[in-house]
Amino acid sequence: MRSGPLVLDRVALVGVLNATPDSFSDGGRYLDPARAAAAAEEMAGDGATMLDLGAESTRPGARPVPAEEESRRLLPVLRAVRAAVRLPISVDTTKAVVARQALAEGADLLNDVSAGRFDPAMLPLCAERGVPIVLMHMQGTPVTMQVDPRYGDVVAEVAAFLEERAHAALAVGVAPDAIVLDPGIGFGKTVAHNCALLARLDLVASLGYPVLVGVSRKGFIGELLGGRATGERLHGTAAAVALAVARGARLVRVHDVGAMRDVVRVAEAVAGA
Ligand code: HH2
Repeated sequence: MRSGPLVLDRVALVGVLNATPDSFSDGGRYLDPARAAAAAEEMAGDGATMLDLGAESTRPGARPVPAEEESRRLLPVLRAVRAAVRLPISVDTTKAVVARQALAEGADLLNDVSAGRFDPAMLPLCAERGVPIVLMHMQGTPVTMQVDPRYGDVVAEVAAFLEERAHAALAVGVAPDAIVLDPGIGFGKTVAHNCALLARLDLVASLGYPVLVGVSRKGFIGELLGGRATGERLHGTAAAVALAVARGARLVRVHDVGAMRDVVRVAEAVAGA
């Protein structure tokens, strides 16, 4: 990254900040740049390795946001967060035009939940600018993905998809050490699919790229706990984060940075023993 290499000898804590009115977990909270900057400072103090800023919700059923609207939400928040903390900042977007503006405003890497499929200019932009990118698996689109997700072998299919997307990135000139893979927990998956992916995350890790996992407060945790509300999923999130780390996750995308720092430090010590 422009700020130097992100060394993953320890598991990285990626703090989530959504500049959206409608995110399932923190919608409406960080549309205001000053509030977002204060939250970023708190996450930095809690031990975040980097931050992930998004301005388009990808929760199940969410409608796409036009690029102008996404930029209008994102850029003031990004400027405020950039001025507030020195941590690397990734931007969660599928649109190259938004990504290009974000890189000009000091973003360090990109997080594309479509793995470069929604906008063909995304991977070439990463190659041109020499920035890392997270390539995530999703079945369908946010509007339809939870309607009736189906797989033959979810773990093998997700791993094959991610390998193909990594090759697509390499083919346009993205550097091998600028690629992060993500199984896309909750993106076109049932509870059983999500559990299988976490249980066999080692297969995704064996592709040879660092793996990022986003389980924080997600719906499958609520379902496993009998319909638990979003704000009541901290301990369920901790279990999923610990197991993801044990199976090879090198980055975890979380809302509760301070709590998950403790979970990660203990899980990685046990996993590495
Ligand atoms: N999950 C969400 C959004 N972006 N990016 C990656 N790489 N991996 C994930 O698992 C992931 C992601 C959904 O969570 P959140 O940002 O909290 O909600 P919303 O999409 O409603 O903004």
